[in-house]
Amino acid sequence: MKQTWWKEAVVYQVYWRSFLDTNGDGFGDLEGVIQKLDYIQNLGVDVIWLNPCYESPDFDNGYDISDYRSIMSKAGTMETFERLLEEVHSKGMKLIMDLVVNHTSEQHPWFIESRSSKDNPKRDYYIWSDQPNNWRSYFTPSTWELDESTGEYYFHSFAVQQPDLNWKNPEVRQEVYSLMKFWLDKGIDGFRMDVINLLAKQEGFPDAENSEDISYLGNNPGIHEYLHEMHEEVLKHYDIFTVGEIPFVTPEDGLLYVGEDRQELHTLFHFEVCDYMAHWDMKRFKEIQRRWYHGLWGKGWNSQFLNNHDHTRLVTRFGNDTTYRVESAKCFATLLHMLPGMPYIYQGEEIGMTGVRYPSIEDYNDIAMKNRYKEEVEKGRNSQEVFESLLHLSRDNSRTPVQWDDTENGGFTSGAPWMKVNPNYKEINVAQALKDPDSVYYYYKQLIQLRKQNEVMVYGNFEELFEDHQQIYSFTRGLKSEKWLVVLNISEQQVQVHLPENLTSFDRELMISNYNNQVDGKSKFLMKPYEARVYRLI
Ligand code: TEU
Ligand code: CA
Repeated sequence: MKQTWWKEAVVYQVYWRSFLDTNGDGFGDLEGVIQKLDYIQNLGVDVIWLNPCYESPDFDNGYDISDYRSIMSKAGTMETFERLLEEVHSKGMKLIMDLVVNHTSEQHPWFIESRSSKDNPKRDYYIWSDQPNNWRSYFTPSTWELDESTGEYYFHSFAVQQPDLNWKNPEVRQEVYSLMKFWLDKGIDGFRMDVINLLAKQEGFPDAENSEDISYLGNNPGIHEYLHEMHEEVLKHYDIFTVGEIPFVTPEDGLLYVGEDRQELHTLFHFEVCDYMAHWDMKRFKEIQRRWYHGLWGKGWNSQFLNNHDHTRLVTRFGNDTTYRVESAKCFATLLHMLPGMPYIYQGEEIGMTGVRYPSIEDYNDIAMKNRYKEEVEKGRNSQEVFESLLHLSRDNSRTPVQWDDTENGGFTSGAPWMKVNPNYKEINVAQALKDPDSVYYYYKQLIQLRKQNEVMVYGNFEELFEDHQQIYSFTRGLKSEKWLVVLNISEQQVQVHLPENLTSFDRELMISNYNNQVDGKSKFLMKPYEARVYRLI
C-alpha cells in the first residue's frame, strides 16, 4: 500500500446514532452500520470515520467518554465493533475512530478518583484551581466548575460533564498512548482527533481581554511537543492516517501540525468556513481557500468538508434547500471534490438531506444549543427569540436520522427515534435516490469515480479565475499535461461566463455537470442557477 494512500481517499462520516437502528430502541447502532456497508461502499468511498461509540453517559453524544476500552451499549458490543471492522476491511475500505482525549466524562474512573480528594494520586490527571479566571467555555459561561467536596474548581473546555485532562502530566499522556494502541492493535486505520489543538493550556490561565473570543483555548505552547511525542510513541509505528480537528488555526499554524516534515499529524480540518460563515459568503470562502492552498500546498495536506455532525447541512447553510436543492447539493458536491484536499462526506449529504426547524426547544438534544438557550433566557431575554436565534446553527440540524425510505420514521427505526426524523423524509430518502439516475447520490458516486480515474483531482495544482466574481467560483487543476477547468455558479441567478483569452484556444471535454444540454460557446456560456461544470481542456 502506498505510504500516502490516504491522500487519494474519500472519507464518509458515520454518526452512528442517527444512521440506522436495528433493535428498535430508537438509537442507531453499529449493527445498522454493518447492514448498510454495501450502500456506503457503492458510493465508492475509501474510509469510514466513525463518531465516538465508547462507553459514555452521553451528555455530549459520546464526546464525554467514561471508558475508552468498551463500546457504549446503545451502539452494541465489542463483538459488534470487531465484526464491523472486519466487514469494512473485507469490503476494501478502512475505518478511522474518533480520538477524544482533550477531556473525559465526569463519570470516568480517573475523574471520580481525581475529585475524591486533593491528595488523591490521580488529582493531577485533571486541572484544578482555587482561582478561576474569566474564560468562557464552548458550552458554558465559565471554563471552571466548583467541586464542593474539595472546594476547588476543575477546568472544562466544553460542558461541565467534560473535565479536561491535564496533558502536562506524563502519566496522562501514557494512559492516552496506551488506549490508542488498544484500538490500533485491533486494526483500525487511524484517528480523527477531537479538538486536538486544545491539549496544551495557556500557562497560569491569565484572564482574557475578551472572554467571548475563546481562541485562548487552542494552539498553546507545548502542543507540538505533545503531538510529536504521540507520533514517536504511537503513530509512527502503524500504517494509519490521522486528521486533526483544529479550530482557531491559520494556514501558517496549521502547517505546524501537518507539515510533511513535522512528524505530528497527516492532515487537518480547519474551521474558518464552518465556525465563522453562518451563510454562504463567496468572497470569504474564496479568500479562505486561497490562503489554505498557498499555505499548505506542497508542504502539508488539507481536508475539505462543508458540513458534519456539528454543522448544519450544507444545502441549508450554504446552498438552497428548496427550489434548487438538488442542483445546489450537486454544485457543492463538485466544489468539495474539486478543491485541493481530502473530501469528507457527512452521512445523508449524498442524498441532499436538509437542516430542520422543530417547533420547541424540547425537540432538540444538542447540549451546546440547550446550554446557550438556558444561559440567554436566564439573562432575561425572550425565550422564543432566543430559541429562533439558535435554530440555524443548532448541531441537531445534522443529527436527524438518515432517511432511508418513505415508510414511518424514514425507515430509520421501528421504535421512537431519539431525535425526530425530518418530516421531508417522504420526498428525500435513499430509496428514492437509488431509483433516480439523476439523484444527488449518483452524482457523488460519479465524482468519486472521476477522482479514482484522474489523479489531477488529487494532486493537481489550483489556479483561480474570476477571483472577484460574486457568483462564479472557477479554477483550474493542473498536473503534468492534464488541465481541468471547474466553473461553478453558486447563486440563484443565471450568469454569462466569458472565458479568459488563454483558455479559449483549448477544446473542452465535459467531465461532469449537474445540468444536461449545456449552452456551450467557444469562449462564453450561460450558467444556470447552481450550475456546475468540470471540463478537461484538450
Ligand atoms: O467539536 C469541537 C468544535 O469545534 C465544535 O465545538 C464546533 O466548533 C462547534 O460545536 C460548532 O457548533 C468536537 C466534536 O466534533 C463535538 O461534537 C464535541 O461536542 C466537542 O468537540 C467536544 O468533544
Ligand atoms: Ca438501536
